[in-house]
Order: sequence, then C-alpha cells, then structure tokens
Amino acid sequence: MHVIAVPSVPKRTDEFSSADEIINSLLDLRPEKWGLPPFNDWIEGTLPIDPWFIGGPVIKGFGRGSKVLGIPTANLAAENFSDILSDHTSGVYFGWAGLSKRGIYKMVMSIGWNPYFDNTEKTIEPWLLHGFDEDFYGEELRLVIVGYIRPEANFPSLESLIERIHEDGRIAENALDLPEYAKYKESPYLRNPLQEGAATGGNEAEQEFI
Ligand code: ADP
Ligand code: RBF
Ligand code: MG
Repeated sequence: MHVIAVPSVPKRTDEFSSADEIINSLLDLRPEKWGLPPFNDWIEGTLPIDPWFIGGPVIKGFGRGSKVLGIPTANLAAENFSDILSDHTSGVYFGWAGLSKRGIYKMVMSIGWNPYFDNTEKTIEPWLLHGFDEDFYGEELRLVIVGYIRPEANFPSLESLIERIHEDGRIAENALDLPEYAKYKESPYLRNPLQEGAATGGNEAEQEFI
C-alpha cells in the first residue's frame, strides 16, 4: 500500500515524512503515478471546478508583483472571503476578470502564502492577461474562477518562478477559449458592480448566472 498525505494545516509537511507523497489537496492526486488509471477530467493542463465568484476593490499588496517579478497582480482583500477561501485550497487558478470601467479579461491567479516569499498572510493575486497603460487601485474587480492549474510551489530561483508563472499564463490563455470555460465570460456578475467597497461572493451571483 502506498500512503499519500494531505495535511490539513499548511506549512506542517515535516510531520508527514513517512508518507510516500505529500500533496496540498485532493486536486493534486495523480493516480497514474501509483499505477492506477488517470482521472479523465483534466483538459489541456487544467481541471474544471464549480465556479466561484469573488470581487471587491483592488487593494495595495506588497508592491512586489511588478517590481520584483515584472508580473503585476491586482490584489483583493483576502479577509473579505475567509468563508470561500477556507472551502478552496491554495493554488494557481484561472478565470475571467471584470473591471467595471474597462472590460472583461482573461485572468490567472495564485491564492495562498507564496512559498517563495514565505508570506505569513494568505493573499489573492490575480494577474490580468492584458497590457494596461495605468494602475487601477480602488476599482471594483470581479472574478469568476473556473479552473485549477497546480499547487503553489517553492522555486530554486526567481527566474524559475517567473518562468512558471508565464507558463501558467499561457495555459490559462489557451484554456479559456475552450467552450467549457469561455461561456463564463458572459456571467452577469462580471459586469454588475454593487455599491462601492461592498465585499461580495458566493451563491447569489452563482444563481443569477445559472
Ligand atoms: P501590489 O503589490 O500593490 O499588488 P503589484 O506590483 O502587484 O502591486 O501591481 C499591481 C497593480 O498593477 C494592480 O493593483 C493594478 O492597479 C496594476 N496593474 C496593471 N496591469 C495589471 C495587470 N495586467 N494585472 C493586474 N494588475 C495590473
Ligand atoms: N508565488 C510562489 O511563491 N509560488 C508560486 O507557485 C506562485 N505561483 C504564482 C502563479 C501566478 C499565476 C501568479 C500570478 C503568481 C504566483 N506567485 C507564486 C505569487 C507571486 O509570488 C506574487 O504574485 C508576488 O509575490 C506578488 O506579491
Ligand atoms: Mg499585487
């Protein structure tokens, strides 16, 4: 028998050293690694998920995305979504992003503790796959998250982290053209800002769309 551990507390993997493999969540289980038939729901490097809806004003992060990585991320306030986030594992996800004054864009994001930087707080870091001429701090950003790519990871160098994030971007860019993901671009939630500063998320928007 092989043992795969899924620790429920982050950053405590050292307590599971006798397992054959430690994974972050069941999303990362790969039966084929253990001589079993693979799951067949992955498409083009992505796993479709029940979509979730979060939004709010773009806040200031650590100022690191653009400066250190050359990859700006329009952060949302994680504390506003603690319920939603506790239902979803940290990792790299993708979907559609609506900016009330600008439009709807493809988006890839990380949620978690950014192991390379060893953050103590969980952050939501959406990278919009579009070139903007200016910042949009404070603007209402709406996200529909439709698929999963991989767990957050540590990297031996900044270059390898940057290269991996660009690959995530390419995977999201291509996957979002598949009908299964493309249909969510029409979600009213992306176009329908509530009053300023209101944190939103979850079921109402979902029902509105489905
Ligand atoms: P911070 O740490 O404050 O989030 P970043 O270096 O990550 O700073 O830059 C993020 C800001 O850059 C966003 O809040 C947004 O205003 C702006 N921005 C410009 N282009 C993009 C983009 N393509 N995706 C996300 N944010 C962008
Ligand atoms: N940080 C990590 O430490 N590990 C990761 O695996 C990781 N993956 C990311 C994937 C995407 C698509 C994006 C946009 C960011 C990712 N980052 C990751 C987060 C990055 O560290 C973060 O955006 C910067 O620290 C900015 O605060
Ligand atoms: Mg950022």
